[in-house]
Amino acid sequence: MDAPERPLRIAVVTLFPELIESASRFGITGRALEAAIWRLWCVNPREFAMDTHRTVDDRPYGGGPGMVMLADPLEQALDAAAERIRADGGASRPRVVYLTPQGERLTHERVLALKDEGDLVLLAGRYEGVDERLLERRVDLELSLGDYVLSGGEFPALVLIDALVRQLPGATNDPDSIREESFADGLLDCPHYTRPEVHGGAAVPPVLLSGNHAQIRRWRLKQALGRTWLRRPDLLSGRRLSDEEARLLQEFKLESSPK
Ligand code: 9D3
Repeated sequence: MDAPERPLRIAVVTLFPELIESASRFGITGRALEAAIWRLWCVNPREFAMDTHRTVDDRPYGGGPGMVMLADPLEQALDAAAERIRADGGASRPRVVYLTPQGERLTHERVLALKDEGDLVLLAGRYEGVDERLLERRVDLELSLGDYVLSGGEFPALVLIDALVRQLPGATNDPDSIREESFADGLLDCPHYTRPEVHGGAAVPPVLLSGNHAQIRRWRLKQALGRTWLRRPDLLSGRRLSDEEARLLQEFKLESSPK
């Protein structure tokens, strides 16, 4: 596999660099890393904590529970992260993304937009949060995965990396599989089956064994529309259905309602 002319460069500022580095080595992101489709650096703000205890957090002004990450070690770590990207021939001022529950929701559209903006520095926080002055000075974009509580920004950073890297040319062997994926065309996936033909007394839908590819395509589209209608109706309300799609969904509804 050829290395691309310009790899995507990502530097992550994190107290747990091994977590980012080890998880990135698996699967599609790992293969793409070996193929130099993207490059990864991790910078630990603890390297820039100059006191004997390597302190990276302190108690919040005004009191309250938890600890706040110190601005100084983070600022130096962010500078070092940007410098790694620059020294590699990347962006001279890479965008800085902070993963935080206060951020905008990560969506497929944001993933595609970010990919096109190039090299990135990701900031993963721990503890209660990060000194607001550091965020104001250095962060371009704040992103959240959703409304549930995690222990820090490392897993969200890994999610963002995985979503971004799989969009890079050459990262997956099958560009079609990306285009046809659930959220790419706004529908949930149809059900999938493989051998054996009967499992636990349940047979594979006969149409999939028929060899009639036009019928198989219609069945899959109908299942995708039906499941989206049942499980994620919000995805259908913002979408204009073609005549064929409207007809297939109507069929699905008639077949699924009790007689
Ligand atoms: C229990 C602590 N919370 C008090 C109301 C605040 C809080 C602080 C830090 C909650 C979570 C975190 C750590 N989370 C992240 O860094 C994070 C996150 C998340 O928790 N959920 C969804 N997306 C993200 S992106 C980063």
